[in-house]
Amino acid sequence: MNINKTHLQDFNKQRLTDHKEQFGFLSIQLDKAQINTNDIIQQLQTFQVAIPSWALGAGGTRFGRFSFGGEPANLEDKIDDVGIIHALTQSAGAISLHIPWDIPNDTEAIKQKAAINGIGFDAVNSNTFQDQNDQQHSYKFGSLCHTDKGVRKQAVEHNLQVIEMGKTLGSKAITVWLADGTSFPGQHNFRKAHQNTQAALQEIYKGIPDDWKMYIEYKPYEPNFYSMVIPDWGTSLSLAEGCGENAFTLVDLGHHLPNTNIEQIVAILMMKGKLGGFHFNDSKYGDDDLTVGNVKPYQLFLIFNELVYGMQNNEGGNPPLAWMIDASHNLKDPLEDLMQSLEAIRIAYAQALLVDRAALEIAQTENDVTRCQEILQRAFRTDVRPLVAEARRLSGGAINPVDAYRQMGVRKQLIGKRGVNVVATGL
Ligand code: PSV
Ligand code: MN
Repeated sequence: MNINKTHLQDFNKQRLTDHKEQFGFLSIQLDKAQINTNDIIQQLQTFQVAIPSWALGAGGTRFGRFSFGGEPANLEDKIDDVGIIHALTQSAGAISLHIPWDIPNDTEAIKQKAAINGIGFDAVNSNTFQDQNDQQHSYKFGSLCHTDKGVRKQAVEHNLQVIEMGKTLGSKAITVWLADGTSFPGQHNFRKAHQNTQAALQEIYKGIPDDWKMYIEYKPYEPNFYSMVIPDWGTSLSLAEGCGENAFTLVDLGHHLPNTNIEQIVAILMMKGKLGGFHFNDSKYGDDDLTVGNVKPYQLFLIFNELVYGMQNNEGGNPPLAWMIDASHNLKDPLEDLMQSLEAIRIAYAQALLVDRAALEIAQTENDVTRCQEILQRAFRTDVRPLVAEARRLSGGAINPVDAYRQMGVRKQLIGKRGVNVVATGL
């Protein structure tokens, strides 16, 4: 199903007067502060975030799963869903596939469908955290870290196959997340598990083409509860350095213990040129995979503050980052939830672009702590929503994507087409 362009224009027309009024008011404030509104609009317009193929259906928890109807039954449907999000937001120009959840049957047809929707293929993700029917060895006790060489070999080969699949689609990166770890003290020889993992990652790294990147995620706990083989950014960084210059650390916002200073991690990784990308989500306690910015919007802004600084002062030669939403949807319609996340990301980015960096540098040098806080909070407390909406409108999207989605009755149409009882693959 496609978003009807005429309907979208009609929707925007109804809201144009109010929008212009709000945008006009903000533009005057920004002009006074000598901020170039057009520059910011352009930066917002080019900022694209990938949607994961596994987050378009109902996520559920280990206690239950509640369907909402019209879920995408296959990869084609998933691309259509991303197409809907992209048409309305103009900020979701890529899909990230998880293999084997989303193996394309007909690669050319999939590529064509994606092209029609203006969607590219972001990083491909391997999966050695679940056993598949046709596999010889089990990952119950780990994959790349496993004590058995045969298991490690199987896991490496899976990653190499994922790279091959990504090549045919036009992806340029593989993301590796390992569930490997232990739930009981004494279960692992930490050193050997680390060494096995490093050696296996090196094997996978050898399989990526020169213009590809390898992203290594970290996570402190879950599904293992005593130790994870890659628990933190330091371990991920060290493993990436052990692989080579095209291996990077990937930060998933949910993969930190409560109150971790993620913005500081981001700053140091970028300074070292080793930040590969982001998985956006939000959480209250753990890897809750909730809508971006719904619990901790100030933290999101502070992270973007470091990202913007890093992009503007790229002394570490950090390559462009891969942006993706990694969320799960238990209560809300995933498409609405993803649009809310995209909005939160752009808001935080726009606010970070407003930070008066020259003034902040002076305040930091003079140790004027009060002023430092004033500068950051002034940017954070600016209501940039009209700016974000204007960038979207100029790109051909909806002034308010969630309202447009509801007014057009998109979910109802999807249910009509796909039925009530379809279940998407993924989390
Ligand atoms: C693990 O929690 C993770 O964040 C990794 O990115 C996985 O690939 C993804 O979730 C989906 O399981
Ligand atoms: Mn992730």
